[in-house]
Amino acid sequence: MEPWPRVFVLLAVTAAVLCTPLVNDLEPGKEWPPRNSVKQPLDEVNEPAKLQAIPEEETATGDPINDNLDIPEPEAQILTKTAFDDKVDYTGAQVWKVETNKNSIWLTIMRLRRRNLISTWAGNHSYVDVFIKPNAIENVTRVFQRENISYEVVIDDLQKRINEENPPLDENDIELQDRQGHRMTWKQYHRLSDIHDFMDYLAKTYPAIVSVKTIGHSYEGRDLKVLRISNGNPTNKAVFIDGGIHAREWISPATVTYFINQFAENFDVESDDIKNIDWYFLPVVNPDGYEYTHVGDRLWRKNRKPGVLGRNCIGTDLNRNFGYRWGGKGASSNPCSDIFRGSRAFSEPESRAVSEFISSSAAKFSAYLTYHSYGQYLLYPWGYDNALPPDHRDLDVVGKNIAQAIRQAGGTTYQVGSSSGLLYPASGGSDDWAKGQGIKYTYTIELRDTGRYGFVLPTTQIIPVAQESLAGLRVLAKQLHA
Ligand code: 0X9
Ligand code: ZN
Repeated sequence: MEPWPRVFVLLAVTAAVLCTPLVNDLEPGKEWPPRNSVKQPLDEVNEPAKLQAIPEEETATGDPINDNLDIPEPEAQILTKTAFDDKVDYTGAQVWKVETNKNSIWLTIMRLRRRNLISTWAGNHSYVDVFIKPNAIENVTRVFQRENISYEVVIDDLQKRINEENPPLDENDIELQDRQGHRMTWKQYHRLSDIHDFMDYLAKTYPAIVSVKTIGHSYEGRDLKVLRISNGNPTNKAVFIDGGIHAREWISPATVTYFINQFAENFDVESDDIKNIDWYFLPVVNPDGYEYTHVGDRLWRKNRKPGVLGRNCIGTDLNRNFGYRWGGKGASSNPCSDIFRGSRAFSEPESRAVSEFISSSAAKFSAYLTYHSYGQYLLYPWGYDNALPPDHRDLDVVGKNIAQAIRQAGGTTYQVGSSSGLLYPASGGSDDWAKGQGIKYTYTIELRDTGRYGFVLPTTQIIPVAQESLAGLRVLAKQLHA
């Protein structure tokens, strides 16, 4: 969670958004026809204008700024590739949880970030997790001491955590893989080919209810695969669930594939609430980034399309590239930034494919859930700024019911609120776009944890996270039948 947009923002917004009511006339296993969309305006409520102090976002150009931090410039190449493989080595890199109870702390954080000494990972109004490269630790410590900023070292050697995160399977699990017809285990974080093969396996095994469609391709040409589970009931509502928009958030595709497995393998004994919904799952929106986190840089966030010509930086933050209020707060025009918004709305093949699929689908989507990590938040729109949609109370009530179910199932506490209010304004998110399309129950779900492991969540947590998340999903399914 990187973005901390500009200082003192005054809000007062009116917008027209589009919705598309339709009939779902699909039968299981049949081709999914596009629809002729009937767009209708939906008024957004104006929230009372609020003044809020939020730290400044980086410069639009990414040019260096004189910050008077009184510390030497960092070396150009800080993180090195390991000698044995070609992966980025995080030995000695740390993550600190920093209290941000004063505006001046934010300003310091922003300055350090501009100077490329730190990056911000997750946070809300009262704390931020800060990632620090090894050769910046001394300088950052000095600045924090001088400015009396309190912090706690939560990860003292990131590479150690990465090495321990995804251990090999034991013999029993390998045997199980051979027997079950696909390689997914939820005891490991799997490569994209395992995920895609698993989806194809389910479509082949359960053709009456499961079908798979490639809705487009990533920049590097990988499939964007959507799996649909449906009993073909024409009155069904539809739900779209995606994961893996951000490459490094491995728990997200793991959780989404767990849902798929549960529904497909146990469809006959599932509740009517689950059976009478048309489910659409896209577990890996950003397959190039996901593969890159396995072979190149575990902490890569964006997709892998080069930025602009003449600059070396790669990748657009797909969650800043969607076309609802694109280019506003909390998104960067600097291709080197981790929250680069892209050259224009839907400039990226991955975000374009998602939006084209949803907006041209015959399905009537009543819910859009996008799984991310980390922080344990259930977030509803708007994300672009401190405004709320007209039905925000419905979103809040259902969000709180989902959070309650998660807590009962797994003892994990999720905070519920609008993403701009609870976290920070960030424009170009897929959730805002989906809400703008008229999809009522739109949530971004930030899975476990709250920072102890962050993105590098051990595999022993996959099943607990997925199970409690499934309990939450059941509440949503019930709500759709209310
Ligand atoms: O900043 C994001 O894209 C999401 N957090 S993450 O740490 N997974 O990167 C939150 C997105 C919330 N939604 C919008 N701001 N629209
Ligand atoms: Zn994310």
